[in-house]
Amino acid sequence: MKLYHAPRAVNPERTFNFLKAKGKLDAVEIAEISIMEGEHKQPEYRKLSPFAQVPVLVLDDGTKITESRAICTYFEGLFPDPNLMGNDPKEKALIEMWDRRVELMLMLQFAMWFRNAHPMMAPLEKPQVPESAAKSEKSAKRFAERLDAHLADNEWLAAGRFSIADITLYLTCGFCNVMQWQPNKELEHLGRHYGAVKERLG
Ligand SMILES: N[C@@H](CCC(=O)N[C@@H](CS)C(=O)NCC(=O)O)C(=O)O
Repeated sequence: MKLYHAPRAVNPERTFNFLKAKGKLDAVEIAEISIMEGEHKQPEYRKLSPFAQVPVLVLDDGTKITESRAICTYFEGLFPDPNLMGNDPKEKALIEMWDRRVELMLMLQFAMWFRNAHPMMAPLEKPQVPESAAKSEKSAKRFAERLDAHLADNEWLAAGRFSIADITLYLTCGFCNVMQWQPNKELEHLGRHYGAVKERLG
């Protein structure tokens, strides 16, 4: 199977690091796509990803899976150890709950801020809307504080153990650097969590 990956872009990094945490990077062929050079908008790539997004996983039978979390779900089924999405219904629900919170209330809000404010994003986000950037910045910063408060009482985000939710949060914090925002440096418990995930992923 072949994973279309864009290094440094947060959604592709999510699938890549999920697979890395499973110790299975060698199980897939990796093809790098340059978003800044517009490779994801080329007709050949659109045949794999109709919405022109990265990542995409193409299975040996030709099936195409997009959506980073769906790709992670496929990897979880294929490579069950270590478990990163929950062992029983309660763990699965708690891990999904926190992973979706991070994705929707931090990653997505930050992405809207970044896309609407950073000059590098001007070719991809037309038009850039400063009001949207300001609103999303506020939402992302507010949610980072809520995550920090949760991590003050919890070593890991969900179910008392390392999971995909921790990977999503760690990568999102790293991604925030592009706007010179480092939530893991500003917020004590996010910082402790960031260091722990970094050590774990190696
Ligand atoms: N919900 C999708 C989002 C994928 C996505 O937006 N990927 C970004 C890179 S992080 C992309 O391909 N952007 C290209 C563009 O905006 O033109 C997922 O989780 O895979």
